[in-house]
Amino acid sequence: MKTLMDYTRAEDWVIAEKAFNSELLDKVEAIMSLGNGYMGLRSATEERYLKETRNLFVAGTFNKFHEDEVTELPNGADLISIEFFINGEYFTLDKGSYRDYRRELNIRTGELHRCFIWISPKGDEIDFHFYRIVSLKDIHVIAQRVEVKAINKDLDIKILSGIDGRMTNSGSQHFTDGEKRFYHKKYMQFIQSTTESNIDFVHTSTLSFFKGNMSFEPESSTIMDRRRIYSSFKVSLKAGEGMTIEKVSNVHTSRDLDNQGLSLEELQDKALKELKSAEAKGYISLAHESAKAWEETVWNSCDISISSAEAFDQLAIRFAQYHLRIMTPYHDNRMSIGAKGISGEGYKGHSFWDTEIFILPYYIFTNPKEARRLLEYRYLTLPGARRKARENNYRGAMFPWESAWLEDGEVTPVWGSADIVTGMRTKIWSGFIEQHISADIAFAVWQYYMATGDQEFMDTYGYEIIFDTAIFWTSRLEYSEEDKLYHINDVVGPDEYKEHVDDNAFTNYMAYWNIEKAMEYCDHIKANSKEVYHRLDKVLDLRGAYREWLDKKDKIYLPRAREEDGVMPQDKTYLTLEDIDLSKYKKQEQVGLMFLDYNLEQVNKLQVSKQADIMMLFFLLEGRFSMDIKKANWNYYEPRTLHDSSLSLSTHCVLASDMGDRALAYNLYKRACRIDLGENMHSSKDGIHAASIGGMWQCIVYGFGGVRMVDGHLRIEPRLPEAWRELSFTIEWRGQALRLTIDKQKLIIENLTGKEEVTFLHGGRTYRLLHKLELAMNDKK
Ligand code: IFM
Repeated sequence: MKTLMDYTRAEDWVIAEKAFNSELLDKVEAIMSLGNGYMGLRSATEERYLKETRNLFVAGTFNKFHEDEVTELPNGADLISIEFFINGEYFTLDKGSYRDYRRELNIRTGELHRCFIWISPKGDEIDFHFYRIVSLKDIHVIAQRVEVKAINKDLDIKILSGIDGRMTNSGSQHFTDGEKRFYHKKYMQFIQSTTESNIDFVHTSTLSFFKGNMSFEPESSTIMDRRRIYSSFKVSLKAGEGMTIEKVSNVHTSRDLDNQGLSLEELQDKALKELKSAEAKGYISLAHESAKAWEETVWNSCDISISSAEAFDQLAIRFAQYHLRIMTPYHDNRMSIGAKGISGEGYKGHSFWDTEIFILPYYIFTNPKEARRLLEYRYLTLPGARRKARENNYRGAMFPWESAWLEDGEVTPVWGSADIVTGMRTKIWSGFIEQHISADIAFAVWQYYMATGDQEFMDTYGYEIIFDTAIFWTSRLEYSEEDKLYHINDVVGPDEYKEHVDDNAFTNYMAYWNIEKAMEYCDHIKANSKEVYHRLDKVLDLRGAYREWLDKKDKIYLPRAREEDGVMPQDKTYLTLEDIDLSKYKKQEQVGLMFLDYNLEQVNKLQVSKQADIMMLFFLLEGRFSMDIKKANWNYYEPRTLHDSSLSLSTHCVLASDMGDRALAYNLYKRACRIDLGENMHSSKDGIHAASIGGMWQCIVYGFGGVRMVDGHLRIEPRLPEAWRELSFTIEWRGQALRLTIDKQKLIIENLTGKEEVTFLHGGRTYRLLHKLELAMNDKK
């Protein structure tokens, strides 16, 4: 497979592209995207290419293009385009030739750098350096710097740049064209408003020119077109002479918490004022400020250090942490993380169980404040979850499979891609019947509580989520006269290649767990927190709910492992389906290959899984199943799993590590890393894979580091891959920061906070730690 990627500068925290191909733009645009949780800027180039995707998304600014469509994150105006005409020739790497090409993202500083020497078709040689940041310090700021040097000839250069609001989401225009304005012939401002949610976007931008340290004003003219405002500049350079262009822009919306209460006019003034002060700082100082914020708020607090025979292992986890930061809206609890972060149009910016099950653990163990904010988002969406339950004739909170703005409720699109057999579009059933998400969210609340002990969160938000999801499950259960048990029929479990199944093991066990936890907490608060109990009783009728939980819980059908081989049925019919040779698809380099031969209806009738399903159950409720059962099911299901979902490999990696198969676990980690970082130049075209990126952290800390919350307790059981000499990282547990350093001989745990004793399990024993412990590792385990 053709790849342009280069990871040889891993020590410098750099991911790079070593050559340019305008047919292969999308991967780099996504994996090198910049952001700060407020906005995500895809790393398209300054000049334009036919196959580019220019995206600027502001988290939480959802809009519905048409009443028949679901809400999505609209693509904001393009601020980064800077086009050059050099001696009359449009600059593009598709014309002429180039040498010394590099495009690099420095993960440590969040700076993008692109450089090359372009030889125009007329033979003019120009040295280009492009730098760009989205500031982590001031979340509204984007800054660019371009250094241009004439090498062999005098150059007349025309530069076009401004704000381009002609962007769409694959053709859907989410904005009405608004006011455009030049201030002092220098500052451009462009306003557009979303058509349905009425959010005003204010984009403001300016360009400055320098020769050496001296600024100069080139001859310029200004243009205002439909949905576009820009300037044209003329500059001449003598051979050997260089110039620098700095473009500073900012983005504000009327949805931003820091803009609440401002009129549009006030918002415009604010944006302009802030732009002037950012411009006065200049690119280098803005980049420096942002890099400092990366160091202080990300790397100093949660750096993971891996000493491996392969430098890529370290680079990959830093890449994951970089993306986790830029995809997460730290600034606002009214929004969550999209399945593609904010790096592409994929999944419309919607949030799935990906956040709670695959990403949240990273925050629970490294930044509990942020984890809490993400859970508060789910609390704030309870009205939509309750509405969804009512619309489906259930009670309680039925969380949407896909979630967007707080009041939106379910936003999963109803129609998907074409069916190769019928030629018709395929119906997406997840929004109707992929229901395990309600229990997944309750589980995440519990995991957060166990790891932090945050009682105030539980009293205010957590109990209510756990109770109301349990109420949903009791209303969802279906009684069978035949076996006198309750069943959950007609669902999609985690394995989305099985639709309309009954008794999906993961769903049933998680629903059971949810009800059991609700009962435990109900008992607890009734006895210990009367005020909380009475408040929630009033809202949820806890007394009535409890009676129903008591009546139904132990009659829920929970699939059991088969006597003969320990295999648990993934659902009622899975083990009876036709078993075909999957070797062709297991070897696939691209996901979804099977759909070139079968449609979903046919796949539904085969023993083939898209992703971890039963394995997810063993992963989340690991204390309930023996290692023998886990192994038996691994041996049965893994060969039938195509890992066609990016959520699959990391879970398998963690379980392989638990099972003691280090080589397999390491191999699965590498494969999980390659979902975004691998050879395939198209794998990330719609955006990075947020859950898989969270999963990379899980591979290391849960898998190789062996850190887990099991039944409410901290357990540490490291198993390093053969190629690793040492692994160290910091986790937080109940308010104490713990630094773990693991090598083949020993595990050292330091309580960096040292204020309270931490209890943890290791090697079947309970340890207490106040300051530092050194434990010998039995590396054969
Ligand atoms: O949530 C996942 C799901 O498990 C598999 N399909 C893609 C979704 C979004 O990542």
